[in-house]
Amino acid sequence: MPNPGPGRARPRNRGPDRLFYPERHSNPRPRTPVSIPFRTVLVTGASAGIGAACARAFAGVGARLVLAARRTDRLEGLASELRDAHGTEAHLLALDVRDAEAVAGTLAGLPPEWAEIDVLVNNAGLGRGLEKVQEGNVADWDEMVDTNVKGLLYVTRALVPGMVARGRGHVIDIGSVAGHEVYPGGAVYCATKHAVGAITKGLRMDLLGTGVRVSTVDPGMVETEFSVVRFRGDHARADRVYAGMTPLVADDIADAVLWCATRPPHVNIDEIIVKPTDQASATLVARR
Ligand code: NDP
Ligand code: 8X3
Repeated sequence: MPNPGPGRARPRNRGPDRLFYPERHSNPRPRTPVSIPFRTVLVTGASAGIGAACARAFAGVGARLVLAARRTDRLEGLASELRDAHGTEAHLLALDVRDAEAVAGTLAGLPPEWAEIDVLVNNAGLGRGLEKVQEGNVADWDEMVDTNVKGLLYVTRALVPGMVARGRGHVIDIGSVAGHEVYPGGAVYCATKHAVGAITKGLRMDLLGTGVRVSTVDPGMVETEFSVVRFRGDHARADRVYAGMTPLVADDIADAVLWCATRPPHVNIDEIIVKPTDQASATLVARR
């Protein structure tokens, strides 16, 4: 059944809708959470796009936030917005996830009141360029691998032992349809997202029996700063990526991330793939 939209109540006694959308039954926004098995949430790449949307979604259900990124001015603006909107407590981290020592040192040095991370959203990531491998830029490859794969591992390595010791926690990785498919010019970016998929699956096996949950949310086309970053500030080229179609927005992915985190503790959502209705595969897009 289509969502009736904000301000329009769903008809009563619609059993299946209640089952699938319990938190949206009476009022689509703000959400009324069904289960909150967490208190403190750490989001990497919280300064923009999907990471910032995840911060907003978790703040909306009362979480305390550790927000990490390189652009701390953006984090300060977001923290101030969330404090005003929800009274959210936030701890900000200036962090480049590619720097193994900085990641280990910064996360080991979290103040005691911020050290117990219940949910880690491994979101920091980027694509660079769309060159063929034989014409590729080695620095771009390094940046993608160092951020999307090694950075995600460094943060995971630093925070998961605490989750294991506490017998609870949740790692939610942001993968991509690029972790399920490969497209021309995307060999290295797709390789990094395939790696994220493999790490997510392997981590789930390694954590079996500990009570720590592991999920991946894998988006298709989401209009954020992703394409502007990929094309190094060429806004016209970035705009063409989404021309004539309706892409996802960052909140669509944050919805899925929050949904994973708000399942009861005995439920692990392994993987969610979210694409725009106008996208059937990495390369098959309906444009009008
Ligand atoms: P944005 O460019 O809007 O945001 C990327 C975020 O990652 C920023 O907050 C940026 O923060 C952070 N980041 C990048 N490099 C580093 C680094 N070295 N250290 C710390 N933080 C870093 O893109 P999205 O929100 O779209 O991307 C978020 C995730 O979603 C990425 O993993 C991306 O691969 C994935 N994704 C995106 C899709 C899309 O279509 N947009 C589709 C599928 C997956 P700062 O620069 O301040 O450090
Ligand atoms: C980012 C989106 O289309 O490059 O993962 O796979 S795409």
